Amino acid sequence: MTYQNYSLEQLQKIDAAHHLHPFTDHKELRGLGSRMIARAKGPFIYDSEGKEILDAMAGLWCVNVGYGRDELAEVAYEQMKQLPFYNSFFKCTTPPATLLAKKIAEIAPANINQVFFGSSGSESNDTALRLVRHYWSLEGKPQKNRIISRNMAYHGSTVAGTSLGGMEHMHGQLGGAVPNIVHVMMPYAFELALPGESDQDFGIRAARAVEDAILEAGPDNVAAFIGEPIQGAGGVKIPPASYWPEIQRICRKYDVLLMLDEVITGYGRTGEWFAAQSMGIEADTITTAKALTSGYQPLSALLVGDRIAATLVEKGGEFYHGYTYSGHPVACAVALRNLEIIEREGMIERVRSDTGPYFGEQLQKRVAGHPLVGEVRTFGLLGAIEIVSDRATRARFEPSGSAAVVVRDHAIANGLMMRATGDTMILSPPLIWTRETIDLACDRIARALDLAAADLGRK
Ligand code: PXG
Repeated sequence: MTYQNYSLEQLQKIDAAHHLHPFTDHKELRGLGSRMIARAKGPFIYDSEGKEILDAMAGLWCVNVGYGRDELAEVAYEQMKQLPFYNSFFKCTTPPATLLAKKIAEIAPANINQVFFGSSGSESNDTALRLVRHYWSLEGKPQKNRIISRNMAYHGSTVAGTSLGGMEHMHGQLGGAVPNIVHVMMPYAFELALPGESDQDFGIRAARAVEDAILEAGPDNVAAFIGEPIQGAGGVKIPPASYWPEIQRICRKYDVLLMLDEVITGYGRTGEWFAAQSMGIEADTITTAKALTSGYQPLSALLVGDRIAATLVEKGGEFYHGYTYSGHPVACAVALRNLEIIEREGMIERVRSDTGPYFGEQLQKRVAGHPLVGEVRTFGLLGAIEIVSDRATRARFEPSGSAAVVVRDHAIANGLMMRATGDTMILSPPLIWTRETIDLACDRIARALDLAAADLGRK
């Protein structure tokens, strides 16, 4: 591979000398050298040696329409020529930002009609945190500012995102979190259900942990509960069907706002535009990013429900918050076209009635019975494979997380990009996958599992 006259070796050397990657052990990376991804087309990425890899992660949970969409490049080019940038401060806006806000309001749940733009999921969660606290201040209840979140939640990597999230290793490096955020148990039946407890009973128990936290703080001190409908980076944890209705009931009972983080689940992945619609959740805010542009431009949108929006408008007063790139016209133009592609190609309907169910069936049929696999779970085009050393007891390999990395490395070597998080393999393919692509992915997963089993002495 050459890139603008640089060889792979030169690029790797330059990378090692100058580029600090996110979420990386820099000592370890210097020893290994980075994997250089040079181009991509449709469902495939191509690494520096020209090796074709089926991208079962849609980039980083974002490239829902697949790679190589010329029309997204063209719309960006046209917008850059017309107006590459203008801000949305000082009572200004731009046509793409205005029209995108309208489009999002149309596809959002009925109680949501307003949008606040940022450039990343982390930024929009920062907006969400500040907005719900601002809301309660405007309502004359500034002490109602505590936020309840869950262990292992991922809400981004800024200080607010890390504080909202429930990743202990990230908290450990924070040196002081944003105050008044507490974390309760996650709805993860595979590890946390008691012996003999049904998944549905477990779902109710996990939701009641939120009620306990509200009662402990006093309902007058609790602003909101925040959660991903399905915990993504924490391991594609799909809650039992009983969980969200109970959360909704609890939030209503104590007048606690419900904040959803749909940075991964938004824009079609669950077989509806939003998981809120798939799961029947009525939220006060919904954080979105990633697939809003299919990753072709950095852009996020906080969807703001009518209750909060009405107070902002009725009470007035400036909300001192926003970003240079809030409503960036190029990113918004790309998002508009991306949403049009998702609609035009019927992707959401296909995930709901064809590829989503097929993905689940095939993984159950071809992967779930493997000696290394403790559970397979899917929802739409999101999937998780639990790696265990003993299927009956669900015991894990030691040290924790080590076996999943072996599976992942074999998968990549065999032409399938998937992620390992802890002892869980994760799949989040683009919505363009067909039944044939799903078959190919299952072949490669099964092969990776066999090779890993041999390495781990299980065959
Ligand atoms: N909320 C959720 C639910 C996310 O998944 C963010 C917020 C933050 O978005 P930004 O755009 O600020 O990154 C995310 C991001 C992983 C991984 O390892 C997941 C994310 C980002 C990077 C890595 O699975 N999700």
